[in-house]
Amino acid sequence: MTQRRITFLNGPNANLYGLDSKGTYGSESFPQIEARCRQHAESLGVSLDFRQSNHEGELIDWIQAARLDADGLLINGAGLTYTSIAILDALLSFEKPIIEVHMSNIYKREPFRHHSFISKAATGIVAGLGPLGYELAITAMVELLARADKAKADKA
Ligand code: DHK
Repeated sequence: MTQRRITFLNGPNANLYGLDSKGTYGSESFPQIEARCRQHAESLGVSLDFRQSNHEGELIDWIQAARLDADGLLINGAGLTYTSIAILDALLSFEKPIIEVHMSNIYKREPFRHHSFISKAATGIVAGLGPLGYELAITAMVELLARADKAKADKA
């Protein structure tokens, strides 16, 4: 079996995690979170393409590229979660598992963060667990891919 490939995209301002004086997203910096995810993916034997952009179009280009390059997609759309039908449409074209991730519990926050356009395309959601949620989402994706492989093998 070839190594599974996972893409993890992060939206606007995620690069500032850990730098906010209110501590909304904890104290871990974005590079630290990225390093943690890379280590975790390596320990699970999957390859991880981890990216962040402040630009909607760039995120859409990466989602489209993932259609060819990735077996599963994880996305924290950050502020674009609540506004971007274009990101939703790109995600709907990705016909493999998608996990939506948020550092914070968005349902505990302002009402404008309570409706995610991304959720319609997501297989599942992880929110409110900080950087741990990033690792759990990677674990969940690996498990979803393994189960899909097993179901295919059982059918053959
Ligand atoms: C990250 C952001 O940047 C916010 O815009 C979202 C999300 C929440 C998070 O919890 O990861 O509202």
